[in-house]
Amino acid sequence: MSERTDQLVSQRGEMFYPPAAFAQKAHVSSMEQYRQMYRRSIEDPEGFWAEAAEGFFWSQKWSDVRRFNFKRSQGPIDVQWFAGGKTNVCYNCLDRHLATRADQPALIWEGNEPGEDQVLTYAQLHEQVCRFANVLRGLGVKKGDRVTIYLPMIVELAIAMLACARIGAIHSVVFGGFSAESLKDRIIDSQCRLLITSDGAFRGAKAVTLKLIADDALDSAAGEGWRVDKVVVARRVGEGKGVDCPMTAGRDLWWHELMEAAAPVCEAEWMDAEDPLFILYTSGSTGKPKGVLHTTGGYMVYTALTHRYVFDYHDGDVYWCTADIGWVTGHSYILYGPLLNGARSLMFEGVPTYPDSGRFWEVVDKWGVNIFYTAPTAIRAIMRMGDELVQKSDRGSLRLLGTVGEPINPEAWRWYNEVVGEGRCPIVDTWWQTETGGILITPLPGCTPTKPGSATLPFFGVEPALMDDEGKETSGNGVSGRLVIKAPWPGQLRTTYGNHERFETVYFSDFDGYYFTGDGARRDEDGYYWITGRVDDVINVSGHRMGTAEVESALVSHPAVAEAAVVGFPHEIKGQGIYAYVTLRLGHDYSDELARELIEHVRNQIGPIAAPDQIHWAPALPKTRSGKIMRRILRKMAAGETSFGDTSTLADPTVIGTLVEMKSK
Ligand code: 6R9
Repeated sequence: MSERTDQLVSQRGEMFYPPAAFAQKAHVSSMEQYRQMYRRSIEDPEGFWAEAAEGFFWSQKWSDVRRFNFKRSQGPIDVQWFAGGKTNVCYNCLDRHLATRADQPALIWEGNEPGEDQVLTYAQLHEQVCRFANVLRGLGVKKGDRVTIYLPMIVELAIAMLACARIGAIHSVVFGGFSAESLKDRIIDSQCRLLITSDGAFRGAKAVTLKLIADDALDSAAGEGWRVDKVVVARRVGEGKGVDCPMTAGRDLWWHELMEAAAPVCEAEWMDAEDPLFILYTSGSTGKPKGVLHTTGGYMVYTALTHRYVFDYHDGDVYWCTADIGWVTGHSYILYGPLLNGARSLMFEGVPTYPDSGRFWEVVDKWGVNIFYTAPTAIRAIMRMGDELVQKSDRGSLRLLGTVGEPINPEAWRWYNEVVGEGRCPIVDTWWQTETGGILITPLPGCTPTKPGSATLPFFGVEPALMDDEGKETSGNGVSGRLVIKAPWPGQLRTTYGNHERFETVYFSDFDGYYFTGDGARRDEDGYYWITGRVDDVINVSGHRMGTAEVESALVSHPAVAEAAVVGFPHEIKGQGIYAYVTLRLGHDYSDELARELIEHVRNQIGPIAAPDQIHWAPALPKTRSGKIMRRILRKMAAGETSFGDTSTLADPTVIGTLVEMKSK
């Protein structure tokens, strides 16, 4: 981490200013205006957020804009926004726009195969959502029930989420790349009785099964005493593509058959502002992934406002976020934020490299995309293929570029700026988390001068601070520390599903009175934030969070493994790769074949994103006398360093020599 900070600091001199043509038309067009709005949002948060909330439809107005306790020492952590208010997020995404934009595209769906696409207008999407909401009600789903959604990037995914929101059911979307085991854990933890999935999915050149994985998950859930009553199956792949889709009579139902029989009109359920909207599981430093819970009113107002200002969204813009809806970025910035603003939101089923690495720019030209939001890992992967595939496209429609998911290295930032944006598109490097619901630290494209690698300044209503090693807030600029947020903002998580104690321990116990992000950061002389990465045992692989503990427990569930220690290491494309030290049980031999088997095992246990890049055989692990694994040493070795700092606290210092020797084998 320290090397990274130095590298970033050395870039400090470089500044990029928003082009005048962009600034002129922007919602916020000068730093003076930003500062004034920011100041108001901090000094009068209630006035600021009430104004933002007034743009939405409330069936009953709130009584209090905000109520909270942020200090664990003073009682349970509690955050409420717009308490007493009643609204419905789906109604605000769809019905509210029907009078003015019924025939305007809401979702532009671009399929995996070029040429395969579909546009759903606000009226069409509304009808589909109402039908599916009736399907859900018909299957007995009621307000407050959890519904697990395990779907690829097809329109049914968006429809299912909005239908849940319409009737007050809590959706829990599980990314389509997760394994049966991961899906099972999430089904059991959320105690859901209904699963929505598809026969399969297209990913690049191949068709993959989803229903068989779902069936596996349901079988093992049943083995642990949890039964799902109904499974709705959308047909994506169809027959003849080698994807089996067995249907269990009495449990499994086809999406298209249910939809045909459903009525197209469905009243929205009026929800309390603090009623749950969704659960989304995310990895932490310990134990199983936790169900981050977001509620209705605050999330709605926050995602809409950030989408409008950070992406400088104007009526008529075509907006594309390349994330998968299975992650929070897709929830907030493909679905909710954009639709709340009446936007045209592009939803892409495929991968950036199929049919070739020019696909993103072909899609940009095809639909005239104005705003493009992606991840540094995708930028690096495409950058490596050379400039030609980019230059072949026109990209004249592009006005603004964004990134999210991990720190962007300045080389990738500059390439994005010069080659993709041809120097005319501001770049917004947006820092946020599953837990924050929406973007917290970011430039505003019409005013903030940017520095490659810095997420720059806080969004309205957000008060970041940096804590030093003594747990005190640092003051002034030119400091670094652990990144915390000092006061509630409307989009933040309210709890972790079914376990409020865990929520308080993870986020509010390190620093009393502060939300702790798990990230380290530096504030430079200009007050700009530079996120340096996680300070906990979470690694960021291609912008996806992975707990080292999760990968370790997957490894030790293999019969040959006695112990495992997993760390991140610098990876050219993924940002961080997964590096696993493995100690075998007696009677098992170290071999390349076993290494491959272990990688495959983790892939099956968690999903392809968790598969280790490196297995390092470890006859023993470096431990302190109290038995703690010294990860600092393991991280250095994984990064290819040869000096490991102070090793005097090790119970057996000779372990290091053995490990170095094994690495060269
Ligand atoms: C939205 C999302 C959150 C973690 C976060 C941080 C890293 C995200 C970043 C960034 C540097 C950025 N992160 N955006 N680091 N610059 N612009 O990614 O949510 O999957 O929960 O990950 O990702 O480490 O703590 P999530």
